[in-house]
Amino acid sequence: MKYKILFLLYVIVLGCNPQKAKRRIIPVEKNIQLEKSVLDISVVAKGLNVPWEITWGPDNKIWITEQHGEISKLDPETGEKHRILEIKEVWKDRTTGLLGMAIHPNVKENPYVFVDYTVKNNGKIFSKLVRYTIQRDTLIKPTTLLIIPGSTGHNGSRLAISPNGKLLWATGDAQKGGNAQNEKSLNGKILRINIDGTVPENNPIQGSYVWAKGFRNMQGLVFSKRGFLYTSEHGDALEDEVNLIVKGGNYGWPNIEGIHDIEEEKEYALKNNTIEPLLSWTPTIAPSGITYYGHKTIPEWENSLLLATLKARSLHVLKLNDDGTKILSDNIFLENEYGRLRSVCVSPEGDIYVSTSNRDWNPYSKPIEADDRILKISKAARVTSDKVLKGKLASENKTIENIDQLYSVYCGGCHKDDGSGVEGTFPALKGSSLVQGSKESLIKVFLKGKKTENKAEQMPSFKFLNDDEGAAILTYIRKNWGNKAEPIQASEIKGLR
Ligand code: HEC
Ligand SMILES: [Ca+2]
Ligand SMILES: [Ca+2]
Repeated sequence: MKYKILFLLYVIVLGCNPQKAKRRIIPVEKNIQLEKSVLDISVVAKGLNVPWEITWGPDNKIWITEQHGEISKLDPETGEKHRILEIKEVWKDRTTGLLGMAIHPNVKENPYVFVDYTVKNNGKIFSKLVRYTIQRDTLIKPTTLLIIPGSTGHNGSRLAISPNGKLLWATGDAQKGGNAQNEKSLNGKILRINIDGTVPENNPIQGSYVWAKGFRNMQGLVFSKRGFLYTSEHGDALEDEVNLIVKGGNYGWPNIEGIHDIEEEKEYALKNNTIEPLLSWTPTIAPSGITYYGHKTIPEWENSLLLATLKARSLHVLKLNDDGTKILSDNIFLENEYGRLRSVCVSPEGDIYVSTSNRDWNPYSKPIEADDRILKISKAARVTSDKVLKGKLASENKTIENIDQLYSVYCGGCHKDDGSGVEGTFPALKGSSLVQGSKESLIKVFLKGKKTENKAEQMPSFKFLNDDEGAAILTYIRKNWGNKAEPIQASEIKGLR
């Protein structure tokens, strides 16, 4: 009898042994064909709610922040996910919430995880940088390292640990462009911080966290293998950027957007010694998470930056030159395949993971039930799916052949392709009386932009488009989606410039 019970216990314990959890066979959904390599795309997680940061952990799990305030871990082998922390004080609204996260690369000596998130106290908004200590499967001892002013938008932000163990924080301008050039403000900056929250001795200005200045709203931050720091940044209407960050550098905002191409910018650049981006995009793509790919696993992508984009709904592979100071080519993958892409990380084996962001405040279309997802992109022996995707050079994407696309790339990101806008944020152009009313008022909104006080978002100026492009777009919005109004001629735009 006694032995029987012991035997039973033995069976139960073995049966529950987590080590024996079955590896799930994750089906390949699509393939990517590169010059030589074939890649598999599979979905390793479903049903997430805006995974803002995904990062590879020391336990070979993918650590995830979700915007509403949860941190969880995903086992990419089994697809099992479990929550390790919920941060109750997170204030999520539109772009705010639990955002960046970085794990110390040497957790044996420094068992720390750093996160930043938005809080709202007595009607005031702040961004908070907090350090947690890893204790087995939980995070304990939250220690606030820094609190800076926040806003309803432009809070950045990403975190990264430098090769010599400093914490870097890419902050947003908190919707006040002036912050970015003001060295007293910690907004619109790259901050460099000791892991105990003190100011490192060799920062450019003694006693200040500021490492570099002149940024609008950074959404990507990564160190390459050789220790170079790269960012991705949302520009205003015209230009999005990827930058290589140097100590004490000035990156131009709000006086300069993107490359130094207009007279005022050139003048300002000369006087202030500002640094141009490695690459800028017009029309904008809403660049988000960025990571460095240094593996030989996918040789075509070795020594590249991988950049997830929201508005353009794609993964850009930015090939670097050998010394990491130039981008040689910009190839686009996954375009329109999985919707908005927000974060990207790489495993030690060189597998790539990308998270979608179709449940965020500015969805391109209705999310599907599986959203949000985490995709795995890995080297394969051969094509095994029915759908084989190819990349294309970004330059091929800039030829705008038809008016649908012209409207979509410049206006659709905010007002949506069907003109329905986003309630409370971006007005619908469909049925708008301003769109169908006086030509002059409409052209003025187009050329000068429009801002209503106390509104988080504004309509940017599109005077950089030429008269023909403007006339085509404005005529399109006056005649589409049931709107009915006279077309607008290029000469009418010219007359109001
Ligand atoms: C970055 C987001 C964004 C983009 C891109 C954008 N808009 Fe807007 N637009 C707005 C916002 C926000 C408003 C509301 C401004 C306000 O009233 O304060 C607006 C307002 C308008 C209005 C006034 C509508 C009304 O009924 O009051 C028109 C017309 C318009 N936009 C046309 C366009 C066109 C045409 C394009 C593309 C060339 C475009 N917008 C691109 C954000 C955007
Ligand atoms: Ca810049
Ligand atoms: Ca410029």
